[in-house]
Order: sequence, then C-alpha cells, then structure tokens
Amino acid sequence: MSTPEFIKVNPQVEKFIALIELNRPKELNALNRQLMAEVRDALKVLDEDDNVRAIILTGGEKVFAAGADIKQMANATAIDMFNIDQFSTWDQIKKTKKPIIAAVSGFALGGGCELAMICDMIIASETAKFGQPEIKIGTMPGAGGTQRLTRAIGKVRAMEMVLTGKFISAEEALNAGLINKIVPVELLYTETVKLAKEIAKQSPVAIKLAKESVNNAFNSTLEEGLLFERKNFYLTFASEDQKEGMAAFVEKREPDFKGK
Ligand code: DAK
Repeated sequence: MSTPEFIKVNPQVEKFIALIELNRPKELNALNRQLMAEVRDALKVLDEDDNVRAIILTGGEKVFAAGADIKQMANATAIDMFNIDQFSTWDQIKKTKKPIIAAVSGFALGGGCELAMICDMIIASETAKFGQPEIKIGTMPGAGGTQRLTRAIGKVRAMEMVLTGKFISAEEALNAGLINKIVPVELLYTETVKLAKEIAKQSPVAIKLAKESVNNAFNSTLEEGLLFERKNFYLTFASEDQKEGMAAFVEKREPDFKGK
C-alpha cells in the first residue's frame, strides 16, 4: 500500500488493535474520493492482518467528517457519479469482516454520518453532532442515510433528520439508539480502545461470524436470519478457539484465543 495522503493508519496502536484516522482537518475531513479509497484500501489490509482483531476509525477530537466533498461533487453529472462509481468503494468497506468501531467527535454529517453507521459500533464524545444535511444542498443521502439511519433510530426520527437536515446531539443520538456511549472528548480514544480490547480478547473467528450474523439481520427474514445464525454457530465448532474457550471455562482459566 502506498503512503496515504488523507488518512493515518496505525496497524498496532495497542495489541491486536488498529487505528485509522481521517486526516483532512482544514476541510473538516470532507470525504473526497481519494480519502475514501484510502480508507477502503487500509481496511482491506487490516482485515487480512492476523495481528489485528478490532479496528478503530476516527476523525480525531475536533471533527469526524463533514460529509462527502461537496466541492468535488458540485459540477458532476449523474453519469459522472455513475461512472466514478463511488458506491463500490463504500460497498467494499462494509465487507470488512473484523469489527470496526467509530470514535466520533464533532460533526458526523452526510457521508460522515453514513461512514460512522457502516461501522459496527459508535462511541461519541459530548461534542458529537450527527446529521444528514444533504437536503439543504439539493440532494439526499446516497450511502445509507435513508436505510441504516432508519433501521437504527426508526422511521419518524430518520424522516425528520433526512427531510429537514437538522443535526442531533450525542445525547439525542444515544437516546435514539444510534450510538453506544457518550464520553468526554479527552477520553474518546481511551474509552474506544477499552471497548476494542474487550472485543480483541475474544475468539477472532467467533467475532467475525457473529458480526456477519448480526449484519445479516438487516438482509433477511427472521426465519432466514435464524438459520444463518445457526449455521454460523455450528461453524464455530470447527475452530480451535471454541475448544479453547470451553476448555478454559471448564478448567477455570482465561482462554487464549488464536483465531484458528
Ligand atoms: N465538502 C467540502 N468542504 C467542506 C465540507 C464538505 N462536505 N464541509 C466543510 N468543508 C470545508 C468548508 O468549505 C471550509 O473550507 P474553506 O472555506 O475554509 O476553504 C472548511 O471546510 C471549514 O468549514 P466551515 O467554514 O463551513 O466551518 P463551520 O464551522 O462554519 O461549519 C459545517 C461547519 C460542518 C456546519 C459546515 O462546514 C457544513 O455545513 N458543511 C457541509 C455539511 C454537509 O452538507 N454535508 C453533506 C455533504 S453531501 C456517495 C456517498 C456519500 C455521499 C454521496 C454519495 N456515493 C457512495 C456515491 C454523501 C454526500 C454528502 O455527504
């Protein structure tokens, strides 16, 4: 992977934990195509790295991301948008098998909110503001803002955000079920790492299968989802980690999962 320009990547910020930081501060981390391609490429590398078990995606303490780069999109035609096919980049991101935690501070707007929602969990600082303000610039969400948001917070709340462009606070996001937790800004990194460590000490095999199963709930009927879950549950019994986990329980010791 060539050195990225708009993100910083640390594959081992703590044992088994990788960090991706969006790094376009002057533009409030506006998501231009190159930045998104860099995120996609970094996630692919980290997903294949056996020393990584959980990934944190952050914009730092000031801003998560103020949306897709409006200046880059302003004069595009529908066919430009279609040909550029930004969607495939976003589709790749959601295929990441390992868990991704978004650490959000400041604005998470438009594509920024959608990027946070592609992640599996969201820890927010008290300054976080979430919104889908695309309506104010004559368009609408294009990367999940009408779908993931609706599933996360329900129709009427999503409708209000999408149709008015109004932002919601971290407190409102927590009450609505969009985020996991609110922490003081200065603890955003520490608290997110704490959550990542909880995940990283589990079986990486079971974690990936469980993530896949939870995500499948959005794409299936209950019956199909239950069947999918059961098959993944059975599959965990093909892993050494399942043997280790249950042996450790019986022997009253901590398990040592290897991801095999
Ligand atoms: N794009 C480009 N530049 C941006 C930007 C953005 N989204 N947001 C902020 N900036 C730039 C500003 O232009 C300004 O640059 P300079 O003028 O200094 O050169 C700099 O960042 C600082 O911004 P402000 O001066 O505006 O700062 P304020 O604190 O006054 O206001 C703000 C902060 C976040 C409220 C304001 O910047 C703002 O409203 N920004 C735009 C928010 C927005 O509308 N976001 C939604 C964009 S549309 C897709 C996937 C995703 C999407 C589309 C397609 N596919 C997969 C195809 C997503 C679409 C969107 O996100």
